[in-house]
Amino acid sequence: MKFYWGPHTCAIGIHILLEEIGTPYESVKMDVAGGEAEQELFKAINPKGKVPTLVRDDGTVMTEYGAIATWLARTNPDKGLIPADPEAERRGIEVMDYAVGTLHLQGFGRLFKTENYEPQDALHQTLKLGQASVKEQGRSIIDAALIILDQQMAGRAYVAGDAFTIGDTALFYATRWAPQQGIPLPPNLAGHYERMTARPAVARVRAIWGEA
Ligand SMILES: N[C@@H](CCC(=O)N[C@@H](CS)C(=O)NCC(=O)O)C(=O)O
Repeated sequence: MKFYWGPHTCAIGIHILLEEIGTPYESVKMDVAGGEAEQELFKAINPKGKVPTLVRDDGTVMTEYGAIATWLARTNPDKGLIPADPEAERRGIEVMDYAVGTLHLQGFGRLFKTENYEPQDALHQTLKLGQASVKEQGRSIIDAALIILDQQMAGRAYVAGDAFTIGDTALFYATRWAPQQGIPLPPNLAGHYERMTARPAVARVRAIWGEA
């Protein structure tokens, strides 16, 4: 398999899953911040122009965080990355979807890719009125999401319960951006972040990413 990722991106969560599973993969580092994911060369592989992208040995391309994570978990059932209990599975998916869809794409997306959310009308474009309000809106979405996720993590070591599962990698990648942006993590999320960074697979990935 070929795994495409870029520093500072959400792809770290899938990278952690690959290391947790111990499956062989080729790592392809991309300059996502420099726009490499949007270039035609990469779009020929993934027309969405996004990482994480995982290309299987038969050449088929997998995209979207939840889909890749679920496929990795289901094809490696001995690793227990999806809880057997349906209620625990639901809890994990609920956190994963919210971390990806809301905290990341609605919240941090507005801080990192402000221009994508800026109103396109002439007044906003000329006076550049949009950027500050988009960032403020992003910050409010992040603050509200962190409170909700913190409440959901009360009394739980990991998103689905006591054991590490796929949803933990999504919560980890999205919450780790908060301190990087000067936004403090509430206590249950800070505890989850610490538990995640203590995992050997996470330490290995952070070393590959040049963070440790
Ligand atoms: N819906 C996608 C979102 C992936 C995404 O937004 N990836 C960002 C990095 S965190 C990206 O590749 N952006 C490309 C760019 O900024 O050019 C998923 O769930 O995987």
